[in-house]
Amino acid sequence: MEILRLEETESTNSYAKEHISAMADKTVVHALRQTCGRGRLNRKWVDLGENNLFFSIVLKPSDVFKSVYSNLTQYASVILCKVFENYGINPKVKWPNDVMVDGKRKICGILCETVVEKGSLKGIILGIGVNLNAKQNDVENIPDRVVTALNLEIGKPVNADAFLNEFLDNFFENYDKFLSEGFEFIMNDYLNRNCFLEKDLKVQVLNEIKSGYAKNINNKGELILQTDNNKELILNIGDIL
Ligand code: BT5
Repeated sequence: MEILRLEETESTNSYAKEHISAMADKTVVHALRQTCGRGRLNRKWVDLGENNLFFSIVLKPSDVFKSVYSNLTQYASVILCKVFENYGINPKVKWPNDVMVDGKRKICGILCETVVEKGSLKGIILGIGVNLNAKQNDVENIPDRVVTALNLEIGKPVNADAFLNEFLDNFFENYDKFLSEGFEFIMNDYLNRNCFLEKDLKVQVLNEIKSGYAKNINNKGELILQTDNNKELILNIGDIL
């Protein structure tokens, strides 16, 4: 693993995408400041100032896409939870990969992008933003979400490098095993930290809203929703509303 350190960039995911051909497998692009951070579906990721984390892991596991790569965000969400637990908080995962404190305050975000050229997979970019040190006023100004940061939860500043190193050590420790075994490798860890099962949910899937009872997660990490007419919907993408 190699870490490429940048003072400032628009978006570590965009930087990684632009330079992907020159990057080795397991290169981490880490920026101290991010001026145009991106979330999913063209949403913005706000830089909350000094000592927050913005990084993207470039992965080149093979040149064909395998279904387990879709579970990488869930793998990352479990590792993030474990690192947060070492700081004394117990966030939960909202399917598929949102990490929430008390099930409602967003503390980090994951954006996974794949780069495909002429039918061949050039790489996967797993971008992660973690709020480690923020002011209460600033988190309150973020639109559409209730947001928090680790320092606000534990009442003291957090060393961003220490958090990053701990995350990367954990991430790569079992990465190869996860790729060969798939979602089942993290299933128990994921289920033990969930905050969405056994509840009635509305899930936005592209332009549609699906409603139902969150019955379970299957061995591919998909959400099984039981609808009013007793049918089962199996979702592999979506946003719980
Ligand atoms: C995400 O999108 O949660 C994925 C965010 C990934 C950010 C990282 S930073 C490093 C790398 N480089 C990038 O350019 N991106 C990645 P989504 O689920 O779409 O959530 C976006 C929504 O979260 C926004 O519409 C806001 O409501 C909220 N938000 C924005 N900034 C936030 C922040 N700092 N903390 C918590 N929530 C935020």
